[in-house]
Amino acid sequence: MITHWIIGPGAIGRLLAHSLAPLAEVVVIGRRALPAQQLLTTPESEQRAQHLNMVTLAELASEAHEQPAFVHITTKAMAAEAALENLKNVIAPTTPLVLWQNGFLAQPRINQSWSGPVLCSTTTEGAYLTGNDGVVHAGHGHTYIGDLKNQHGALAETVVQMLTQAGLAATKVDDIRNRLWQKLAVNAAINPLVALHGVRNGALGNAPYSGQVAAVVKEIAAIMSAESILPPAGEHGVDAWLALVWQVVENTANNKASMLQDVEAKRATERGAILGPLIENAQHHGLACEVLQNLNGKLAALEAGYLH
Ligand code: KPL
Repeated sequence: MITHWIIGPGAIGRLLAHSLAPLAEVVVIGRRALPAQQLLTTPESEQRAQHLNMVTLAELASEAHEQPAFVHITTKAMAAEAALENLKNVIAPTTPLVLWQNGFLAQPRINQSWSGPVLCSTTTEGAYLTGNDGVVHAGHGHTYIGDLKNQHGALAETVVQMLTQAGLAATKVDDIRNRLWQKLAVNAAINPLVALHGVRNGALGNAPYSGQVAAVVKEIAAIMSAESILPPAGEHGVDAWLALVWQVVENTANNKASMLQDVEAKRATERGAILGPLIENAQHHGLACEVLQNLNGKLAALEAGYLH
């Protein structure tokens, strides 16, 4: 049996652990101790209790462990590099990584610094935690796996087959960079506005928010064009990006977006991984990004009010 290490016992990390555990050795690594007896509620409302090997970083450093075949990093975007740093003395430098972060910050950085293969994923699996011992798989989604330089297609295919066997639909792709940016573009249009206004996604369709969505998408579309990233439907221009954003707003109208959940729970948001790369690219290409900077500044001020 091959061994998967999953660092970051959040909703996606635990969903992955529950799914892979019947097929492989799974070790779930976190900063604090969590119960080994874990409960998964499936999208069909079935409950599955499973004993998972949950270890803390401290335990990992002090005990001998079999080397993992794959390390999945499932932390929030801004914690991914630190998570890997914590493992550097414990795993072989050739260990394949699978990154599950939002945005486009951790992926290029880790891709550059890690000597082993680095796969990236983007997923629409829906999951949320219900405490220290429970995760709800709220809805089936799809996971795309690839690497930024298209050098590890066979490895990506291996991961895809393992995920598929584990019940998580997945496809190997050779355009993961585009897909990560497309998801980032949609996230940047929705997440900061709903987090700042404290509204569910559907509210963005109404005044005064709809005009703010159009203003942010205008800047995003210009940056995407400079980076040669097209919307998934393949059409060009701001209208195509706007149509995509409105489609996601409609499909997720009742959602409390992840950034709003972070703000409500007084956690750091993923603004650095979502707005950061857009602002950096706009500056690099000499493009306007006042709207994006303004959103970033307001989120930074909001976070400063509760993060110590
Ligand atoms: O992915 C999302 C998130 O919540 O982070 C969106 C697309 C905004 C849907 O809620």
